[in-house]
Amino acid sequence: MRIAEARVIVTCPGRNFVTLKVVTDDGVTGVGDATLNGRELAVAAYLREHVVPALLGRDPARIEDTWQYLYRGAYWRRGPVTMTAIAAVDTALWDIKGKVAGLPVYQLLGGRCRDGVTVYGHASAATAEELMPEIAGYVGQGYRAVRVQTGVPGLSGVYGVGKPGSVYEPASEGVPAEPVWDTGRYLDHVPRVFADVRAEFGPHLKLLHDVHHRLTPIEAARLGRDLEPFALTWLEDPVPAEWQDGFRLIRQHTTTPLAVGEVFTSIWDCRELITGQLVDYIRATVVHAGGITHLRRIFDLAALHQVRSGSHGATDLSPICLAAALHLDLAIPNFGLQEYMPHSAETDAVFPHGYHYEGGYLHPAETPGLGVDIDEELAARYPYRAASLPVNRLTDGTVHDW
Ligand code: GCO
Ligand code: MG
Repeated sequence: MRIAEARVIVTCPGRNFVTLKVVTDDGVTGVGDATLNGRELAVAAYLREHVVPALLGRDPARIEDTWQYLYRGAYWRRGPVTMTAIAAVDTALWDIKGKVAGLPVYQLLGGRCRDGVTVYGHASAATAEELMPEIAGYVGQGYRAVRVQTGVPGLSGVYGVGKPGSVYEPASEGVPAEPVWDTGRYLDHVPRVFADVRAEFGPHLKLLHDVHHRLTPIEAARLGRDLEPFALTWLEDPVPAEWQDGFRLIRQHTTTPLAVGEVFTSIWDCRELITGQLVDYIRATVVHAGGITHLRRIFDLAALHQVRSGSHGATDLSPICLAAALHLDLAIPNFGLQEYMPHSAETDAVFPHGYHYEGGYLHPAETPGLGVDIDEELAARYPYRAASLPVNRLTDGTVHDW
């Protein structure tokens, strides 16, 4: 069996997605997500111009060899564009292998380690009062874990706070929006919100919070300490993710568990954090961290150090990435939680899939491969529309981390 064709499909069913579809000479197809939010066309060009020509004629069964060929062979290693492109190829080849074997991908990875994949939902609202019914809504649907984000009094909008009742969307059309951020107001407000949430929902609901890289290590240490009475499951991205020493300082001050990794693209980004046990959850994901093959390697390293998985799963990762993540989540021993934000109906229609939510768990499809596809005719009806993530500024106009 040989790779006969590989198509790069860019579509915007409400938001942009890039997909690689690999076709073999006997007609088996496999799909991989290649979406890099706000930089989609860079990955599409990397794939079309540099990767697809080299794939044609290769044996699709050689997943590891193809990974090494694309990673080591390019000489220019790592980075989000490269690793997203490699991930797309890797994911598509696992899909093909599953279809050829007649097995869902999690079976090829060693089989299930659990009955279902525990997911966390996203409760967010502009005010603390509006937040409570949002959280109650998730509890009512059976969620065991909820990420809680709120607006901050005095700030007109805060990244990560969606509009209740609508599909979460982190990018906006055109050039980046420039919201204003104030660390002092945030640090004052968040512990009060969690005090109310814990009082309302009791001790057993798992609560998470995403700082989105906006603090310095000592500010994050203070927040972690202030949140200790409310027993968070994790505090996410407390400082910019590349500042690994920052985690050491936070750790010296608080027992609030830490999570990081949605912007990591390789095992080299997380190595010290994992081996030094500076974090509790590693949030790298299939599409940005080199596919199933490489993410498995990261999770295996994490398992040695009692660090658990917590893969990124926002709406800007396509249903193909979510499907792939679920197969891996089911098969690794050190699974923690999976982020889950349902996609829009338009997106779900473009990416027909067999995974489903039930009582706090997601379950991958039991069909061979990943159990997800792209409807190319429908995808063609939604042309690309330029959209960007925001740029964060302080009240005096300084560009800030986010
Ligand atoms: C999360 C996030 C997202 C990301 C977004 C970037 O889901 O935890 O932080 O909102 O910022 O996916 O593209
Ligand atoms: Mg996050």
